[in-house]
Amino acid sequence: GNSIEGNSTFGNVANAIEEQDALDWVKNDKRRMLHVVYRVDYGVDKYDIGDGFGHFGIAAEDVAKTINLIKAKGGKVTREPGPVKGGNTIIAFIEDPDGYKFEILERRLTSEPLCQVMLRVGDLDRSINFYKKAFGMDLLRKKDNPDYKYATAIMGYGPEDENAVLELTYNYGVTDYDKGNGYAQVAIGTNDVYKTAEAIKLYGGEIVREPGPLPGINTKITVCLDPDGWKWVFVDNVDFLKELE
Ligand code: GSH
Repeated sequence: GNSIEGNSTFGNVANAIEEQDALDWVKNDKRRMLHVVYRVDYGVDKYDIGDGFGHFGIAAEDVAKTINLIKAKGGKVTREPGPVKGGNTIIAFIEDPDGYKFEILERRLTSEPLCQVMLRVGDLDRSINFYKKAFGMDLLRKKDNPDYKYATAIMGYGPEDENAVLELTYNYGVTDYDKGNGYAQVAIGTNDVYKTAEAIKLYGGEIVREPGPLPGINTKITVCLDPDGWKWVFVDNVDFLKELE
């Protein structure tokens, strides 16, 4: 059952067996990234995007062609198509009218064109550990780029060609970022927001909204911050499907 009474679903934090239970539960929960929210509100004409939020990744079969179309429609291209520095993937960067960056990545047609969310973090191993244990994500790949003084980790719920993933970027020596006020949150579906919140607390995440139904629509959610303060919302899978009806 749910831990509505405030008892820990997974028992005493100090108990290694209970901790293993939490890990197993998180690992077997039915999770996927649902959507990303960034702010574009009525009456607000400027956001501070800060320097911590990276970009949204969009998969395209032909980046050059996509960029030409974007230019033809008056879009702002900030990095022309070409191989990524230190690699082979053809990429380009564009900015939407509010200054949010999008990386266009060349790859085979995928079921999820919105393929990544890039966030900058101050300690890559701390973040990898958190997203593995508290969120149950897999570390899909990790790459150090000493020539350009950064390292990245790609994490998610399943293979990159089928799922939107989280790209964590660590810039050598940078431990703090200004998160601005533009980024809101990324949403993840879960079968149990109560157990989700317990597991997050167990692994050092901060719960900023205790699990429970939202007034009015009754969708159960819980909201947390990762070790760098990036906000994530977990949404009950069944409630979320009802919202879409
Ligand atoms: N200092 C960079 C940042 O914080 O954005 C490190 C991350 C980075 O450089 N990422 C690659 C990139 O943007 C993409 S994985 N490359 C720029 C280019 O190839 O022009």
